[in-house]
Amino acid sequence: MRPTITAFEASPDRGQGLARDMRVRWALEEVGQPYDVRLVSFAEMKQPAHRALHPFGQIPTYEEGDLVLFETGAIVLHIAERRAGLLPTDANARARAIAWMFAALNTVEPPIVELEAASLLEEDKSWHRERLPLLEQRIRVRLDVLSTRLGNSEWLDGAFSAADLLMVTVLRRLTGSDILEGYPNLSAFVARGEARPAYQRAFADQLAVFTAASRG
Ligand SMILES: N[C@@H](CCC(=O)N[C@@H](CS)C(=O)NCC(=O)O)C(=O)O
Repeated sequence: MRPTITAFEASPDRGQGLARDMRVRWALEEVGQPYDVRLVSFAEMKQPAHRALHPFGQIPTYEEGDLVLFETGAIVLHIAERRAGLLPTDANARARAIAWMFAALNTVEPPIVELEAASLLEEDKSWHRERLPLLEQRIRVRLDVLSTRLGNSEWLDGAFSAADLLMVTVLRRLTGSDILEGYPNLSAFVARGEARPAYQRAFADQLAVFTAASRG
């Protein structure tokens, strides 16, 4: 069954692939699953019809027959479990890949989102500039470990998996800060992810939405 996802009608990132529908699009492209996209405005996302799909009134959502999912981790895991290509078949390797999926979203992403939120919502506060080094340091604490763990490996644990997909999208959220540049192996990891044909198709598709919206 062909799934439908939701995405921003006009993404605030101007099509740079930072909106989280990018993760789902990329996963679907990796497994060769065609999908439809329903675009929603910020106002529509907060309406009961959308909240019936996503309790927090956000994007992306995922509909496939009777199944409705929200949370990109759950959606990407669902795709990876049902279609070949994003999780190892060996049970232990699969469990480790899932652990890295959680690490991307639960351990690495939160301090990055905290910095984003500070830049978006707290810039007018007197203490904003004072707080920034602290927030950046919290990110570096995570990236130090991630960088050491990745070392010279291509991917986090063996072959490319949903864990790498999520981790790349999480690290891409640092675009615009110079933090990632301090970790050449993590920058190269992100570049490897971005070079994948499935990533490129997903990126082009979400950028086309923004380009069309900005033409009016
Ligand atoms: N943890 C959620 C986060 C979803 C999320 O933050 N979505 C953003 C777009 S990337 C959104 O809808 N923001 C608008 C809002 O929260 O009103 C996930 O991974 O799916």
